[in-house]
Amino acid sequence: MGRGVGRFISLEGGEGAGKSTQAKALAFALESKGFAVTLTREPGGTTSAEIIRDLLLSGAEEKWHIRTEALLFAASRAEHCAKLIRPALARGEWVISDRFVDSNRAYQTVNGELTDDDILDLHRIGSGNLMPDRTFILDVPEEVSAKRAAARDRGGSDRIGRRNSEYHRAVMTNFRKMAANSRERIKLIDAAQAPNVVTETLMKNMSDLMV
Ligand code: T5A
Repeated sequence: MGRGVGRFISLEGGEGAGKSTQAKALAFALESKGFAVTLTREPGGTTSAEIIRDLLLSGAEEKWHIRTEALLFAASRAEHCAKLIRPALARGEWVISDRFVDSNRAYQTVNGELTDDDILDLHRIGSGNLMPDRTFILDVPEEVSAKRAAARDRGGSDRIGRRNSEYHRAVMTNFRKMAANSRERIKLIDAAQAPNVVTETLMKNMSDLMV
């Protein structure tokens, strides 16, 4: 059982920024303090949502139209929220999600066919507009993230990770704009430092939620 009120944390950022590493480290740090933690990821997190993840991330770039792509991410999230995140929060647990709706806002608006409001509409319809209590955008210089993503992927990045550097630069610009527009919920974190230093910064930036 959880200790008190359930809290929802999401980790965001570009490819190879260290989100998975920090999600695991945060789960460990919170469990050490006696909190019950559900660690999850998006797209995915439930059996059906993981099937949508495979559909989205495998295959050629032209496999999905951008509108279909945005809808599939929203559909995966709807399953994730209904079957895993909301029940865990209701049990009083902390939920840490490796990516959430802000990735949808940052990635699927880049080519200009969909707006931020479109993505938020999909999120309202699919997931009742569930928002994290705190979101950390891990910000690293482009060359650092490219090196880390390459180390992780060993040359085999997924359908979206393979998009060009201009695309990924635009994604980061979108993330930084979101942070500037939602200072209370979204914290931009310098993630170029050693993993344990980044974890300490994240823990400090959510101490107000540990009541
Ligand atoms: N996507 C996702 C959308 O387009 N729309 C959406 O709505 C959503 C939810 C899959 C793709 O889907 C897109 C975005 C993605 O292209 P993903 O699986 O989360 O999303 O893809 P990635 O961001 O590529 O990967 P990860 O989640 O696995 O995490 P990270 O941030 O890539 O990082 P991590 O922790 O795996 O670390 C990478 C390497 O760096 C090292 C690690 O050991 C690892 O080798 N590392 C560090 N090294 C030095 N110092 C540190 N501080 C380090 N932290 C990690």
